[in-house]
Amino acid sequence: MELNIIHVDMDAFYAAVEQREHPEYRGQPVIVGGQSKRGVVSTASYEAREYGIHSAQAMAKAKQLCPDGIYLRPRHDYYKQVSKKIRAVFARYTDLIEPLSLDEAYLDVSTNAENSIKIAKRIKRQIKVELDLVASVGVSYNKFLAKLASDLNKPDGFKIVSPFQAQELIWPMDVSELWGVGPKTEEELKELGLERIADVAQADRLFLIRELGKKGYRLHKLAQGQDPREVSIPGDPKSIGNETTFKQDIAKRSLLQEHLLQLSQKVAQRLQNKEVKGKTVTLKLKYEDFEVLSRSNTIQHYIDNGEEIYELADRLLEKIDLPKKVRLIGVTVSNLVDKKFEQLKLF
Ligand code: TTP
Ligand code: MG
Repeated sequence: MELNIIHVDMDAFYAAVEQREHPEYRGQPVIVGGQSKRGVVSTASYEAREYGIHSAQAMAKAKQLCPDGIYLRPRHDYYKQVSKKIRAVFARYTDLIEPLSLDEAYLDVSTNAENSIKIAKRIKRQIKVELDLVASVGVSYNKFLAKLASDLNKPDGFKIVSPFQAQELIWPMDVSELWGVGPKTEEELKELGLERIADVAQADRLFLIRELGKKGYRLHKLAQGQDPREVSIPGDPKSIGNETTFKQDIAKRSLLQEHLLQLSQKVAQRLQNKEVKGKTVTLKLKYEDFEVLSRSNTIQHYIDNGEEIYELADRLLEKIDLPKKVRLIGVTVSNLVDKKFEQLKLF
């Protein structure tokens, strides 16, 4: 569990950009948002937040709270340009960037040999020096904790959460601090008598699953400081796969092979469309009793054609006994690389 995940979230982003553009607004309550009668606040500078102004509040209400504030219309195109420059800073340290909005992103720096904390500090400093904006930064070993960390000492925050500190930090917190817990789930949890994250962590896992389904399982893990979500580049899949559930369960191997060939060709087509190749092939079977089995093979070179995918998948299938009928078969190619980089990666 290494500290490889960084979460960056800009402070009062739209308002901070406006304060940068207009030095006379610095230190002043700046409120950015719709100026019509029914307008709402997009964001407010920290000076304005002292008056009780916040995002999504009615603009009319904000004006009551702070009549002398500086009220501005948002300039989305400009914020987008600034956002690009922020992302360019991230890109100096990793390709694995997952933006969540214009002012927020996860970074996975595990492929960078430099120490993650040093990288995080440098990102924060470079955003300040080069762009004259303040970022709050969290560093941890997963997404949930990195995001929590960046929020903890806002504004101008910098917080590291190590595996050893996680429990002490999160257990006293309200369940609403768990990732993915909105007002509805918060209410559900509290009705079950679970108020703090510690309560969820210490609850019986099967009880949580019974009450909340899959989400119960996820929340139990999160409450223990575990989050399996990976940082993923949008539009850049980690794997491409297809599967079919048969109309009637199949016992005959040759029939499975027929399906496998078709699936392999489908997967190949999708790889080619995305202009990627992969070197890991995974075969998945589900038996009639819903038992799932999966087998993988990684080879030395990258492939994207149906025959090769099929050949590898079939070799995996050969090694599997068929004591029961099969309900579903699937094939997935992972360990993907952009076709353009394939040659580079080989050497
Ligand atoms: P946030 O990161 O939620 O807020 P913020 O950056 O203004 O303040 P901080 O992170 O320091 O708490 O959102 C980023 C930008 O997104 C924000 O500057 C304006 C915009 N936004 C809206 O337009 N409407 C909203 O309801 C929210 C929450 C944000
Ligand atoms: Mg922000």
